[in-house]
Parts: sequence; C-alpha cells; structure tokens
Amino acid sequence: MGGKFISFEGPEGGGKSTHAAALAETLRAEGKTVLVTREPGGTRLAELIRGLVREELDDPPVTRAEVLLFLAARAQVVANVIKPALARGEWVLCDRFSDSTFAYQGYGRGIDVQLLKELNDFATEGLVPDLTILLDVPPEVSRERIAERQRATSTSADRIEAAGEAFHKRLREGFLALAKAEPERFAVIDSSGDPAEVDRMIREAVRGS
Ligand code: Z5A
Repeated sequence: MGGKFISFEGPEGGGKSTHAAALAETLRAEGKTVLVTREPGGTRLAELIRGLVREELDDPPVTRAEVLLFLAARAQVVANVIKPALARGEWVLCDRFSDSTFAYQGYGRGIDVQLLKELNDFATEGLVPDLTILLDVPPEVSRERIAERQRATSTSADRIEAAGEAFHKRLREGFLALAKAEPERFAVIDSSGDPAEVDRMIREAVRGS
C-alpha cells in the first residue's frame, strides 16, 4: 500500500518540527519508509529561498513577491522531492505546506485567499495533503517558546516572527478557519500541553485518516 502525504501546520513554536520527527520515528518503527521535509526548503533552491524570505533586507519583499517566493520554493520541492517520494510509495511528512501561505499571506497579510489557492494549485500541480495536522497554540505560548529558543540560541526574531500581535492573532484564526472549512482533511490538536500527549493525539489522527 502507498504512503500518505501529511503536512504539519500552525503558528510558530507550535511544535511542528518536534512532533513531525516523533511521528516519523513511530512510522519507521512500523517498517514504513518516511521522508521528512520542510517548507520553505527541502531542495537546494528552496533552502536558498528560505534564507531570502527570513533575512533582514534593506528592501524586504513586498507581499506579492513574498507569495511568489514561497510558491517557487513549493513548486521545486513538490516536483523534485514530494511527488517522487509518493510515487515510490513512501510516507511524506512536511513541516508547513500550502495552508501556511493561506494563513500567513492570506489571513495575515491580507491577500485574497481564493487567488492564493489558484496560484498555489499551479505551484503544486494540485497536490493536496491526505492529512493536515494543525498544531494549535495560543499566541502567548507561541511567543514564550520562541523567546525561549532565542535565549537558548542567542538569536533574535526574524522578519516574520517580528510581525505584530494583531498579525499573529489573524494567523491563528486563519488556520482555524481553514480547518473548519475542510474538517475531513484537518486534525486540530491543542499543542500547548504535554508533548507525549500531543504525540499520542497525532498518532491517533494518522490511524484514523
Ligand atoms: N511561511 C509563510 O509565511 N508562508 C508560507 O507559505 C510558508 C512559510 C511555507 C518558516 O519558518 C516561516 O515562513 C514561518 C512561516 C513562514 N514564519 N515564521 N516565523 P519556520 O518553519 O522555520 O518557522 P516556524 O514554523 O515558526 O518553526 P518553529 O518556530 O521552529 O516552530 P515549530 O517547528 O512549530 O516548533 P518546534 O521547533 O518543534 O518547537 C518549538 C519549541 O517548543 C521547542 O523548544 C520545543 O521543544 C518546544 N515544544 C514543542 N512542542 C511542545 C509541547 N507540546 N509542549 C512544550 N514544548 C513544546
């Protein structure tokens, strides 16, 4: 039987990387071949774009350019990494995917979400995850986890992390609205609690998908 394509979504610090890695370990222990990738990223070109969108530039990308950069990175990872892995029958876990564009550039930055969906379809050739795990955390938990990581790594907020409180509130509401519109694809999981319990809920959602 072929593998599934699962995306992890949600506000910063929701635990996408942590819990995607834990799910990959569980699936591998069951004998499955699992590819873990991330967005933007996952190929040389897409990783270069990742650096560009996060950098503090004198001329930061205008919102339309930001959209096109994220979509260019997505087109590359879909064509060269995700689709080939699915064609080989592997499981693919992706840390962020299309819903991040709808939430950040749509709900967050105010670009029409329907237009974004059309542009995104072009980039992905219509590829949609079989299951999307939305790791939901309130903005205060997200802020605290990011601040903790910045303290631990002596780094400061990047351009997107530094966007204001109202942006982050719209973003979270956007993710929840996307999930409400497609309940059969999304599993919404409260990620503010015990990590082991979050992992358990994710495994349950995968089993039920
Ligand atoms: N972006 C966009 O605007 N449009 C798009 O189309 C796409 C992306 C694809 C990507 O950066 C940025 O690009 C992002 C969205 C934008 N904006 N920002 N900023 P990223 O993917 O590198 O950044 P991120 O998504 O914000 O990742 P993150 O901050 O690394 O968060 P995470 O992966 O969800 O969390 P984590 O690294 O697994 O965990 C964070 C900390 O919380 C860590 O210390 C964990 O140990 C801890 N943690 C995790 N889970 C728990 C639980 N359950 N309890 C307690 N502590 C936990």
